[in-house]
Amino acid sequence: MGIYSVGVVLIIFLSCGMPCLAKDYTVGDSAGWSLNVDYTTWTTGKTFKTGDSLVFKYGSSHTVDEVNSGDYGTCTVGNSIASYTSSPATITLNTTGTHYFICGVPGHCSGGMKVSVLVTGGGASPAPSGSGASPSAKPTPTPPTATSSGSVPASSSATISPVAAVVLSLVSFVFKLVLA
Ligand SMILES: [Cu+2]
Repeated sequence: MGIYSVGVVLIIFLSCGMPCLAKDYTVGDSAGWSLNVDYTTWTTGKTFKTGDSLVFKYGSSHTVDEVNSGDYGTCTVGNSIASYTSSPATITLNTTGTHYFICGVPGHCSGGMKVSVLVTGGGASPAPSGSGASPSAKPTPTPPTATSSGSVPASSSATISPVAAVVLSLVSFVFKLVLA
């Protein structure tokens, strides 16, 4: 304990940068990747950003195939962009846009094993009036800003400031603990 652990915590935080803010989403939560799950309900209210991951957990009678929007709509198997057969399959969402996943076992996609996620840019999103704004865009949760009162107009340097804010608040928190 003491000043040494403070240093360790600081090093961990300072060295990880944006990936630390990435989230893993278990598709279907406890139901996993299975038949008879409504994945539209599962995605409702979730905001996916680049760097986040989808974790598919499923039995050996299923697969995960990433497909294009056309094949997603028609449940066409065989043209997959990527296919995963061992569970759990952790798929990092590296690019913005909509990503489409289906089960490659015949009949399963039409039976409900299909999920699409809209991926937006990592960290703080650019100006809300930006070009590719989705109709159901939700406000991105902002990390706690302990120090600055944040009156920055149209933050163009928004990619680093959330990390800085988290680090700053952590530093002040830890030092309060140590000095208490
Ligand atoms: Cu299946």
